[in-house]
Amino acid sequence: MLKKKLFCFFVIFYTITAVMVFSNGKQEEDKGFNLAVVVPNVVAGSPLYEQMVAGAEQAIKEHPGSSMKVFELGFNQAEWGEKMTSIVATGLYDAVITSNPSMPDICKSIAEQFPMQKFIFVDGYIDGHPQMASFLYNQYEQSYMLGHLSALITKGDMPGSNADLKIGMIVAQEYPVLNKMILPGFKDGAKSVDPSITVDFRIIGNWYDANKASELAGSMIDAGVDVIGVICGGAAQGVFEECGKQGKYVVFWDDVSYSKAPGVIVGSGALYQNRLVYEVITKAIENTLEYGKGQKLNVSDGYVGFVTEDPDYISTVPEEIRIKQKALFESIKSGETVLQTPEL
Ligand code: RBF
Repeated sequence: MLKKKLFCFFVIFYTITAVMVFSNGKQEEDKGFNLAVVVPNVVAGSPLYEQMVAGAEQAIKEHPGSSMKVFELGFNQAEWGEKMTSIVATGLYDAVITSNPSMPDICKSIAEQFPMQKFIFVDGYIDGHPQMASFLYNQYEQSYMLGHLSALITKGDMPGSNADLKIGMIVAQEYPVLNKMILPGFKDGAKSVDPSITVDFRIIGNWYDANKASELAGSMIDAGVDVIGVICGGAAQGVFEECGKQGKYVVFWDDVSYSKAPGVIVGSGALYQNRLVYEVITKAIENTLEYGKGQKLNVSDGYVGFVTEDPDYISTVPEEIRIKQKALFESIKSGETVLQTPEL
């Protein structure tokens, strides 16, 4: 009797164990890759965030069974760490991808609390952290090209160009990449055309206030500025409108932007974040992404550019200026011109 009971017990025990092992294995097999796409601030109006979402969507679409969810952290930066923690704490995501230079620092303490969580940063830099892969664009090169173009325009004879050798820059906030790479690149690019050109630099204080952006643009124009570089997310709309009204010009970072304000946007830098994110997420899904490494991407790598072949650019900017601008871009791309990129 006892033998029979023991036999039954072992049969049931092994059956349950086998079912558990089998179903676990099955679960592993069925479980596709889950990605959290985390957007600091909001997607709309910020080309790098729009591109990150689009690139991730494409990679996910090509891998049936994988999925992604987009989170917007909103404009209150004091809440970003807490919100990111609650996304990671769900344990649902094989990787979190996010974009902007402040995110690696914010995620370091979260990574300590969740040692299995992988993080991917684009437009941000961290090297040597085993849970993290990062990709930093050469913002000095992008900004140098835009400064160079702004200088050619302020010195040139386009209808809105005045006699003052003043260009300007409106930003949402200061941050190390801006202070060490973007602003110096913009200034150095301009001064490579004419050392006497000055840059009027203004800060809005947030990434959404289009009215304040428009006021700042107005006061810069009053002070003699005729070309303004703009990095302020959705607030840029205010600068486009003010410059449009007053017949002045804008240069823009990150994406093909001429059509956002034809005739006003006279130069568009480009970061190929869409392609980068597509490639990186594809590797993450296929388990070939190398974590623990930070990579720097330059014009010569094909991830930073200046958009020359655009109908609005061609119809707005005189050929003489476009030829000089293209020559600079090609020369940086080929390695003939090597810009000394400052360290972060
Ligand atoms: N760029 C945007 O276009 N939109 C944003 O909402 C935005 N938010 C940012 C927040 C922080 C804290 C930092 C450091 C940068 C942000 N950027 C944003 C700038 C972006 O990372 C990049 O430097 C510029 O777009 C120039 O390529």
